This record gives sequence, structure tokens and C-alpha cells, in this order.
Amino acid sequence: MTLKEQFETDGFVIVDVLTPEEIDNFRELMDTLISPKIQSTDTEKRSSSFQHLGDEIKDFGKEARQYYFHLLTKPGTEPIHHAFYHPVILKTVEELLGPNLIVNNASILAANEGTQYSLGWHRDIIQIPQPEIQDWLFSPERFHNSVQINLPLVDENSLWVVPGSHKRANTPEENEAFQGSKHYAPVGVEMPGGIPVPLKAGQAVLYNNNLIHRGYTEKMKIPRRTLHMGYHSASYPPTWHFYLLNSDLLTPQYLETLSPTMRTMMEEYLECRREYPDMSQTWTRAYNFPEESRV
Ligand SMILES: O=C(O)CCC(=O)C(=O)O
Repeated sequence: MTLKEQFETDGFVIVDVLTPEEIDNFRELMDTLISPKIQSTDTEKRSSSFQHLGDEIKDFGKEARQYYFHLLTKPGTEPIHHAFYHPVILKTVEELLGPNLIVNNASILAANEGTQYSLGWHRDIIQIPQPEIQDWLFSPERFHNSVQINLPLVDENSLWVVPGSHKRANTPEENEAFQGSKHYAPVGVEMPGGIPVPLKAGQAVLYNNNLIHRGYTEKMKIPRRTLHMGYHSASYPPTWHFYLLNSDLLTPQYLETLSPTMRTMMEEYLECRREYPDMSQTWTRAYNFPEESRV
């Protein structure tokens, strides 16, 4: 089976990305960036359902929870940006989606040792109002032009998935677990068929955001230090994930501070935003199946 076939069947694939030297380098860069000197004494378990909104780097470690830092729109995070155009990452995503990649998310998932982390089971459809979430969004005929990636710099076991769930509607048992929500199942609810995705440092999991998945670690024995990113191919219309970057922060002055490669990637991102300004179109039937309206 090719990597693409495996991705289409299971909704995720694991690939080796970083060399041991690269792992050390990125680990150092990340530790410098988030300076994990503050260690919380608070051990209360917290849900991270709204983690996609992002945290401030200066707050890292103040609470015993997982933090989510957006990078591409944050001055000071440039030293780690080259992770988001790592040749193995770009080549693998191209193999899965197509050429002309646009980065649409670049962040850090980080937590200190001892953190209990639990994000309820979900598909990444939080942007879509629940009444507008239709089963055909998960049909095998629809091309999902988005890949999400976790690239840990230390061994981790935080991502859980239901293999194959990205290209079908929820089963009755899954609906029961979601307890009426189309966004997040309540924290602590088990999902039938859910399995952990253990990763070695430097290995990446690339997954279809429509896959039913969750973040869960009972108690971290080692701190979490994971690069998290998303892409789509500019050869096809983007999905709702494309709008995750706050383009208002990508000012000409900010773009000036980026490396030439990252600046070009961000300019391509902005060009695509001009072409597809309206996120709410991306989950309409006509947008996903334009050939039907031409008949
Ligand atoms: O790896 C994790 O912690 C889960 C991330 C996740 O669920 C997401 O980004 O949607």
C-alpha cells in the first residue's frame, strides 16, 4: 500500500522526519522559546476544548495544563519557523494532497511533566455551526484538502484516533459517545474503536482533520514538546482549517521580519485568503461538489 492509500484508508500515517541532530536543535530552540522554568504546583485536571484559540508564551507553566502557542503570527518565534518548511514534511504532505502547499497552522503543544491532559473526542469542525454539519462532509467522494501534523521532539503518547472515521458519518455508538454534540464529546467519555498513536521523538503523524480524535495523557512522565502544523494544496479550494491563522496579524511590517522562505509562504497564504475570503462557503454543498451545480 502506498503512503497515500494508507492515509486514505486509515485517515493517518506516521513517518520519520527529524534526524537526532535536528531533534536536539529543535528541542533547544523550543525550550528557549517557552523557557519552561515556571512549574505549577496546581495539579487540577483541565479540559482544553478551546485550545485552538491559543495561549500567550509568557504564561507557559503558570497552570498545570497543556498550552497551545500559535507561532507564525507571533514576533519572537522566528527561530523555529524553519520547522514549517522542513523538506520531509513538505514532500510527504505533497504526496498526500498535491502540490503548491499553503501552511495554515503552525503551533506548539507543550506541557510540563506531571500534567494530566484531556481534550474530548472530536472531528476538527469547531468552526462549523452544529446545525450546518452534514454527514456528506465525511463522505469518501469528498476530497478533504487539509492535513494536520503532530511532530514531537520527545517521545509522546497524547493523540488518539478512530481509524477510518474521517470518511464516514458517526456510527450510532459514536453518536452515543458524543451525547448530542457535533463538536466535542464530554471529557472522559470513551469512544468505541479509539486507539492511541504513540510517537517517537522526530516522528510525525499526519492526519485528516475529519478523523475522530482526541488528546489524552493520564499523567505526562516526560514534558510534551510537540510541533503542530497544517497545510492545504493551493491546487484545490481550501477547507475551513485554512482560516485558522489570524491574517490581520500578517502586516507588511511583520512580514518584513520573516525569513525569505517564510515571507513567501505567508504571502501565498494571504493571496489564497484574497481568493477565498469567506470561510462559511467552505462547508456548503456547492463549494464541495461544484460539478452538481453545473448540471
Ligand atoms: O495531539 C493532541 O493533543 C490532539 C490535538 C487535537 O486534537 C487537535 O489539534 O485537534
